[in-house]
Amino acid sequence: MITEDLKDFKRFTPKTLPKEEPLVSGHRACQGCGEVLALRMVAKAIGSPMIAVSATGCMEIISSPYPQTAWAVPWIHVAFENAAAVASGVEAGLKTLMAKGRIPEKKIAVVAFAGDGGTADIGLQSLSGAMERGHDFLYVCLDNEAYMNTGIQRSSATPFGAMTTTSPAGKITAGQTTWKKNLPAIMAAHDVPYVATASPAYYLDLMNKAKKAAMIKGPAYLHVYSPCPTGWRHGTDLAIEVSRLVVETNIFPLFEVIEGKYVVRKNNKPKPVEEYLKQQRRFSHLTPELIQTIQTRVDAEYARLLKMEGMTESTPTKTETKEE
Ligand SMILES: Cc1ncc(C[n+]2csc(CCOP(=O)(O)OP(=O)(O)O)c2C)c(N)n1
Repeated sequence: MITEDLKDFKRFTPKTLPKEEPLVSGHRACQGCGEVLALRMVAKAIGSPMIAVSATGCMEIISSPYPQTAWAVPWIHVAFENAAAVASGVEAGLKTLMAKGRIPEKKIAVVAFAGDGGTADIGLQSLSGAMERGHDFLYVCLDNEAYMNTGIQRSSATPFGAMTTTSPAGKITAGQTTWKKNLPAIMAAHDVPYVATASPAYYLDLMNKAKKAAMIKGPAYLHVYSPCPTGWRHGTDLAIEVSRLVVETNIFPLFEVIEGKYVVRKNNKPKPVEEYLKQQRRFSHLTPELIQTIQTRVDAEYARLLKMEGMTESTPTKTETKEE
């Protein structure tokens, strides 16, 4: 039971943030990158002992230009498609070493990091397998809504209407023509103990979720919204503002699924989606009609999320997300 796993869980406050930095300065992320900020928060919240498994993607590229590294914890770079499979192997190996008495029995957080391309598209089957087998690990999807490090190509997590190099806006199409794949729902359908969404603008909420997810026995999934000024074409000073607006508009609601029960951070007075869209040039071609189409979809999705919460009869526990 989660309550047992979290009996020693202490919520971070601004005064009790950990000093340890598993991801140190000197990496080579773009100016204003929201993804590396989110990654740092997750790593800091979890701390040592941790083994990080990184799929190919922006965060791997910027943190490990040979012979240097920005990682101060054990870290493995794996292929684009198999972060969850490698994390499964690391976890199984640790279990065996502990069973043989070769290393002391204690919880070592095994954390896989991947982008939305590595998660929603090419790594989905290895992720599904690891979740289904019940490995004790945390999978963190750092969602910058496209294949960024290879030149801003669309993924199945790119939002409707967004312009990328492979979903251009022009006479025939107005950017991405499909709706964003709902990864948290796919993960929740695996009946794992813990699934959550987080945004770096709500840093305490994000760090508390990361800590909880790492402490829980069994598979956990954290979906982290990760602004990309380079690909989204917004100001390099706007990552946090964009991360806040995406939640305030209900485009990216914050919620947890704790042992199948949805707990949603409520926002009954959402801002219009236009406020979020207008800050990013990837959406600059959208007509009022398309913005209305997005608004209708966002309202329907949020209503569906609240319905899920009602259907799963969520009972707030002391681990529940509070206003942070
Ligand atoms: C099998 C395979 N196909 C394609 C690539 C090239 N590739 C490396 S990273 C990447 C995009 C990664 O996108 P995402 O997972 O969204 O992470 P981001 O770079 O946006 O952080 C691609 C296409 C690869 N390394 N391996």
